Amino acid sequence: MQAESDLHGVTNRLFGQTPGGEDVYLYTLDDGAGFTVEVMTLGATLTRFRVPDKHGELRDVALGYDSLEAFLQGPRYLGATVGRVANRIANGRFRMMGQEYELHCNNNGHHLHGGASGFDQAVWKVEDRVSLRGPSVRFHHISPEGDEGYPGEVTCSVTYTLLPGKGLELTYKAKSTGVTPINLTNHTYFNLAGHGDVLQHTVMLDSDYFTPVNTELIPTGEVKAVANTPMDFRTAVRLGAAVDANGGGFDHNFVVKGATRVLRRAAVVSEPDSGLVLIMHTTEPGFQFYTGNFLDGTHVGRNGHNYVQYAGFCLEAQHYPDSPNHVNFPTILLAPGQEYRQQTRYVLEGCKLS
Ligand code: FUC
Repeated sequence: MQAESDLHGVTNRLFGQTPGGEDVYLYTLDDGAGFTVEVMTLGATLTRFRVPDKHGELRDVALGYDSLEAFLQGPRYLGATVGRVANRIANGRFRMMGQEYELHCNNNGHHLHGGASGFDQAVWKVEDRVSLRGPSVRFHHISPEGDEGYPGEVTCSVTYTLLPGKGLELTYKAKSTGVTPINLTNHTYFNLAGHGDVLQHTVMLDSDYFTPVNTELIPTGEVKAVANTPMDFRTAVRLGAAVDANGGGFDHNFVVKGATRVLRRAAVVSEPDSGLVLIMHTTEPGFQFYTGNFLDGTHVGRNGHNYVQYAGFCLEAQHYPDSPNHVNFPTILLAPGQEYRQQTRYVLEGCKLS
């Protein structure tokens, strides 16, 4: 007899245990038309995203591993849900309502991606759910008051929904018992060819502006026009050419055109060999376009492929980095009684569906 969970395209199995002895489960979402997504409870992480290419051959378009052990040893944040505040907070400090807060600094004296034990390190709880829109799973996490130095207890969820033959939708919600900054994102490294570097991909970003950074990747506070800079992706550019023009990879926050809180297109990336096109839509004011600059080839990923520099690109939909220290950036403060919401869709086109 078919398990009940199979009926709505969701199955799960034990994936392994954390070094602390906590069980980690892997959920598979299958749309029956060739798209499969795997997500694990450690970090509410996307571990696999498989779609048919233009010939109907399956390609793994997200970097990942087949075992929990490999995830634990590999580069951090691969596919993970990142929080309480994604990206950097300068010197791990911010002032709010006359009080100074100090966060754990885990990156060159700055706070990065929620600190030493961010949301990517937590084992999230799962709630079974049936969605009419497609196979879906919702993860829950409670971040206690004082977590990494943040005020307020935050209760949050992220729901992955596989939209049949279309793509993946991520919906985030959060509430807090005290005023706190919050900025959640997903850190999937995409590679539409499946492996190798992503320099043959072409990239178009719906951004007229970006937020320049200093040598430590901390925003200067300026919101600058992309025109006449290597950040100009308003018409599609081959990534390799853009990296050459920039003198290295990208690790920058781009401002998405149009009204925030409304789902709108932010990026279109295509790859000639697979014929696949990834289109990101988001409600967020910006996204970090990161080209895997720090991947160094020491980790062997799925199907035996090395994760070398530029082996994947991330489109981390989020608020601007270091927002608590820049009054001209859209606020990321969440107060008791309010609800934080974020939605991002990764749509795949060019697939030959079965
Ligand atoms: C991205 C980058 C960072 C860092 C991290 C692993 O979010 O902005 O520089 O390398 O990923």
